[in-house]
This record gives sequence, C-alpha cells and structure tokens, in this order.
Amino acid sequence: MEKHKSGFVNIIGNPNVGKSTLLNALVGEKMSIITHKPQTTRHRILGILSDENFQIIFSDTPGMIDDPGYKMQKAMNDAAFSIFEDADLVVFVTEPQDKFTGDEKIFEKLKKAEVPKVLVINKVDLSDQETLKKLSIWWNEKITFDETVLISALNKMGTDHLLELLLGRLPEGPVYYPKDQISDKSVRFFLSEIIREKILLFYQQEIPYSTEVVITEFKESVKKDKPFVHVRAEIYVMRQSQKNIIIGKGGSSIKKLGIAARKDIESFLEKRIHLEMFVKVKEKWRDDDRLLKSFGYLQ
Ligand SMILES: Nc1nc2c(ncn2[C@@H]2O[C@H](COP(=O)(O)OP(=O)(O)OP(=O)(O)O)[C@@H](O)[C@H]2O)c(=O)[nH]1
Ligand SMILES: [Mg+2]
Repeated sequence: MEKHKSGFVNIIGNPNVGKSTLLNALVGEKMSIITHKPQTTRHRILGILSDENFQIIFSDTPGMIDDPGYKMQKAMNDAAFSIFEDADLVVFVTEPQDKFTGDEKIFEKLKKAEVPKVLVINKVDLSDQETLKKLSIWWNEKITFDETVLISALNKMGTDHLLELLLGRLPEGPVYYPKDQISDKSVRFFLSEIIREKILLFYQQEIPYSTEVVITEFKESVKKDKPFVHVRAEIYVMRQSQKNIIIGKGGSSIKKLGIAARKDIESFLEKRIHLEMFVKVKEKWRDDDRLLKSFGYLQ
C-alpha cells in the first residue's frame, strides 16, 4: 500500500499579493474572499485538500502589516505569524509590485524556519521574463528558498505544478481531518465573509476597515417544499456617520449590498435565503478585547 502523506502548508506574504487567490486555486473551492484591496483576509483560514493517499492542510493568512495601528491589526499579524508554529512547509508569496523593503521580522522568521520554504512569485501575467528573473535572484539572495515557482494564481497558471511540488515535499503523516472536511471554519463564518467581501467592494476609504460582520441567526426551514434559510447579519461600524454611509440615501446602498450578498450566499448554500441586515455602532470595537474575542480575533 502507498504511504499516506500529510502536512500543513502555510501561505504567508504581504497584503494583496494573491495569497487567497492561490489558496482557492489550490483547493479548487472559493474558501477565502478576494478583493483588490489590501487587508482583505483577517483570519487564518484552513483549506483542506484530501485524496486517498494524502491530505494537505493549507492555511491562508492575513497579509503582514509593518506597523499595526490597532488591536485587530495586531491580532491579524499574530494570526499570520502563528503559521511558523505548525508549518511542515512555508509558501512565501510575492509579486512584481510587492514592496521589497518588507518587514525584517518576517525575514528573520523565514530564515530561522527549519522547514522547506517555497518562494512563489505570483502575477507573472503582469510582468516580463527579465523582471521575474531579477526578482527571483533578489529574493533568493535575501532568504535561501528550497524552491522558486512562478505562477499566475488568477489564471491558474503554474498552480498544478506548484501542487505537485508541494506534494512531493510532504512528509509521511496521519489523516488530521475527516477526508470530506474542507475547512476549519463554520458556515456562519463563510456567510459573514461573503458580506464583508461585498462591503470591501462597494464602500470606499476607511469604511470596510471599520466594519465587522456577525451572523446572529441561521434558521433552516422549508418553504413551498424547498429548503429555505433565514439569515440575520449584524454589521458593526465605528461611527454614526459610517452607519449612514452603509445604509445610504433611503436605504439604497444597503439594498444593493443585500442583493449582491444574497446572490452569493444562495449559490454558496445552494438554497434560497432571506437576508436581514442590521447596522450597529460600536465606537472602539477594533481595540476592545471583549468584542475582538467574540468576533474570533482573540482566543
Ligand atoms: N493580474 C493578476 N492579479 C492577481 C493574480 N492573483 C491575484 N490577483 C489579484 O490581486 C488582488 C489581491 O488578491 P488576494 O488573493 O485577495 O490577495 P491577498 O494576498 O490574499 O490579500 P490580503 O488578504 O489583503 O493580504 C485581487 O484583485 C486579485 O484578483 C494574478 O495571478 N494575476
Ligand atoms: Mg487574502
């Protein structure tokens, strides 16, 4: 019988380099939300890929922030750095527009990590051979990587090759999660992320960064012989003025948000839903330990 391989493949990098796009491409499911804005991902999210002979537990992480301004950002950085504790393989993602100064702390951690390190240069579709070659040399002089792979996560170019390479480097190991499980996160978490993705896309400046979404009700029933779910979401913002912006004139903005979120939630659940949303003001939630704990940022 073939030996069973398994392990934790932890993805790390600066904001907006394409870590979540890569996770989704590797797992073949939309696990992590993606937007053009930095700091889209706020939590460590596991995406589990299993077959008869292997199980890879990928971790998507928040992009690292050089100088966290509030407790939530600090918790996001802690989530990113926590990957060094259990990694069997580290995948460091960068892209041609990435800032190369980087945070020395992460370089030190990467240098010290005693597991194989893979450099992934993403978004090759936006660059040329010469630049990519220079990038590869620059990074490998800074940190000695075991492998360097060029990909376009968006176009799934090079991702199959990357997967093969990761599989090849996985140690023999046990089945960590049931083979049909694809994430460690709950349905409620994914629904709140879908709504947050729409907020990142529809609202500007500080609004998405001042917002948290919590699913407070998830009630399944049957309507006209078909499964139906009632979902209640609470959207937290920091000021009354932000609440007014989220709602919009005569409720126009929140209506648009609701339509887009409902559509995605329905295809995620493969069920009809009714989505109710309430906007609440909690001035300092990003620095409030109790709230950060209840939102899942702190243990
Ligand atoms: N052109 C191009 N764009 C890409 C590629 N991969 C990702 N992107 C885009 O880059 C942006 C950021 O992608 P994400 O996957 O959200 O990046 P991230 O690293 O998870 O970002 P944070 O969660 O904010 O740290 C999105 O607009 C993606 O569509 C790629 O291969 N080519
Ligand atoms: Mg992300």
